[in-house]
Amino acid sequence: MSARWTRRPEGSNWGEFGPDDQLGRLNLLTPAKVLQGTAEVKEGRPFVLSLPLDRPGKGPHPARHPPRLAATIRHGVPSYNFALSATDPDFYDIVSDDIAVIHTQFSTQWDSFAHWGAKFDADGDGVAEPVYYNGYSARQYVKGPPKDEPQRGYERFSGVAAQALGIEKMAETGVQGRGVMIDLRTHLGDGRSLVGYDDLMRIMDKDKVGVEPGDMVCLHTGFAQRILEMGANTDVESLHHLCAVLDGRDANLLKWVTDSKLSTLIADNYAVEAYPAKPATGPRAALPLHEHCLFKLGVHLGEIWHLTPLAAWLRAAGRNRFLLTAPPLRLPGAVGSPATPVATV
Ligand code: UVW
Repeated sequence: MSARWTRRPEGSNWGEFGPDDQLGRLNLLTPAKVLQGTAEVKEGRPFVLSLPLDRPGKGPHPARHPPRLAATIRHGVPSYNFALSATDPDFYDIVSDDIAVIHTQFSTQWDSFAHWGAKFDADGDGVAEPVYYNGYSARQYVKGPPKDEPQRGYERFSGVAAQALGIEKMAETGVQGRGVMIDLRTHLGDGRSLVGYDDLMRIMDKDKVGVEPGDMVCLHTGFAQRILEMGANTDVESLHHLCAVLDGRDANLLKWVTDSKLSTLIADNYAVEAYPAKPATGPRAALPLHEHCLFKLGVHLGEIWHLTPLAAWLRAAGRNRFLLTAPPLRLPGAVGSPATPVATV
């Protein structure tokens, strides 16, 4: 029991890393884990695991859009190729400055723990309230914007930000450790398949993949590669039928996430798990793997990473482990973040 909650969700680890913990399983990225990662660097070869952040050209999520860039305004004019001779005629420099409007979860991204919570009676008063990982209450720590925010436009944002569990907490750790690749694509192809515990174990067995506590697990499905191949004109409808996704409704799979003590779970697909999830009835999470990882266990999810070149290289080399360095933006209060992760082999 902590000051923040008197009841914790079944299957959660709230409190395991302390009553005020905001890092979850990132606590397992210890110095020993980083050394296990660096021990995997044999060739000195880096792989960038991000898509260009304007890919997909259009996404399946109706509220997420590609980045927009604009020039800052300097002396009333756009500061692109701005001649500093405007401030001193003897200056011959030219300068460009820009602004980016980025939907933080549009392309290659991390989800923070403030991205996915639940209505749950954490304070034991008999009424479910909105709450996030380790009992951080939405009302206190993840306050939303005024209801008229959508009408205000970007220029008049209210500065809404998570007061706890924001993505900067993740960034402050450096997010470095040993990555482990599970190559689903080689075994399942590019058609949509729902991967449960049994399938995952069969594939890991075949490829002799072992996951140890603190490992950062990457699932290669081929989805981001297919996005790249579509170019700017993404065929959004076809994305729903492509590549492997985890079956978030498989209780054994969720138990494996708990028992393996993996530190982060990453995929090159859209939401790691099937979205929408398999139909079910009764009170339930829409995305059960999101609930299990972000809400119950404190496991960050990485999505739409570009894993295909790394997975191909590892397979050719007969390897599945590597050093992974993957901080999000150190952007205080953001609930998600683009990332430019680097694997080194
Ligand atoms: C959704 O919001 C659907 O999930 P995510 O941001 O994790 O892709």
